[in-house]
Amino acid sequence: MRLSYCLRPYLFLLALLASALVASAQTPTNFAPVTMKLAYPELTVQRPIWLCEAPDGSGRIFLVEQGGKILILPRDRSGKEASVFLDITDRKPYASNEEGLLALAFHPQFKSNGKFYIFYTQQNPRRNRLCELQVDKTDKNRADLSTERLLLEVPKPYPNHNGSTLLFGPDGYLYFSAGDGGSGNDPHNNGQSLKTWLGKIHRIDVDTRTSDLPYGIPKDNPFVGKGEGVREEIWAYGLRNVWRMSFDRQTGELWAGDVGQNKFEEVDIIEKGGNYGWRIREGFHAFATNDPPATVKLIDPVFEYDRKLGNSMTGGFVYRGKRLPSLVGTYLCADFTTGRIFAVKRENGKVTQSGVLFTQPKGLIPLRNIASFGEDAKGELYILVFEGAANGRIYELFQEP
Ligand SMILES: [Ca+2]
Repeated sequence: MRLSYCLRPYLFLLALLASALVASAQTPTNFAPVTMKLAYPELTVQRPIWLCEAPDGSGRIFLVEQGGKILILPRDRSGKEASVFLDITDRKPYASNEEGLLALAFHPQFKSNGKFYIFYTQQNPRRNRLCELQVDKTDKNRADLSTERLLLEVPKPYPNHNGSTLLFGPDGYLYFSAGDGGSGNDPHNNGQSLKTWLGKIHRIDVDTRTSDLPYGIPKDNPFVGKGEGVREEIWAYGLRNVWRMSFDRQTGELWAGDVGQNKFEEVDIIEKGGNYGWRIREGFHAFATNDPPATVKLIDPVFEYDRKLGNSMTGGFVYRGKRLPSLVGTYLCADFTTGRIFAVKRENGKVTQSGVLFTQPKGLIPLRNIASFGEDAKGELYILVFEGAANGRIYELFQEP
């Protein structure tokens, strides 16, 4: 392909080279068009940032509000009211734009043990807390705050970049993301340090204990026994701010959306022990620092887009539902600021098609800022949107048959 372009005029070649590395996100795709519709037309929530179904066969869908509540959505899609499962708004986790009650994960044996996990911000000192809780023994639709057990705290030098997805993997371990600590340019180079929580994805075992820790460290974590001060919880590093990540429920691959800084937003497939490049790299490109060259292999993303399309990656899911047959096996993600939805199709370990799947209608007021995706037990996806400063709505995608 490159050879044939070389025969064309010189100026065209220059233009091609300038755009070559970002062409993938802007190349027209053959994905069948989708439309976006309200999943709960009568329901308005506040800053919705996570949605998942309890893995207990109850059919209950839980929604996390950044301000500090977890809601159970109405069974009737035309319902107007959600019930409150957990409320920690009095602890004021939402102190700034990226802080709050940020994540929820149910224990794989939630049905029998009633355990679930949350990740939320507190101040003085500024930190994120990862805690285990249980449902109320007399009311399965209420959390029992008295059962809260602190697993760990991630200190935060700045308010932004909290990472903060919690997920149980196919191996039964709890994975969570921690941002690089915030500010800009990763001023403490946390992403490349194996001695800090920050700029990482971690893996812990909530069912065991390692020495005096309130959780276990799986023995096959990649940095176990790798030296004084190395955090043995680390699963992967060189990440800036993995705000949302998910496991492909069919393949078990971990897909992470990593928020970029100046130019590029990226999607990574996370491998055990992998270094994803930040702050040496941003997307597929060198990032302007005076850092020495990396002495280990840096793993490139599988997808990126640039500032023409948006500037804050919201990671999503590999679609495994039934409603959108042409998208089965395709990863969907979005940009928070523009509301664009992207699709990445990967076959036999290679991306075969990627780009914009859906663009919000022109002139939309308020804008639809896509803060997160959610997935139910059937693999159907939900899109969590901020409309204006506070109001949130829950959308779904549809395709014409
Ligand atoms: Ca990277």
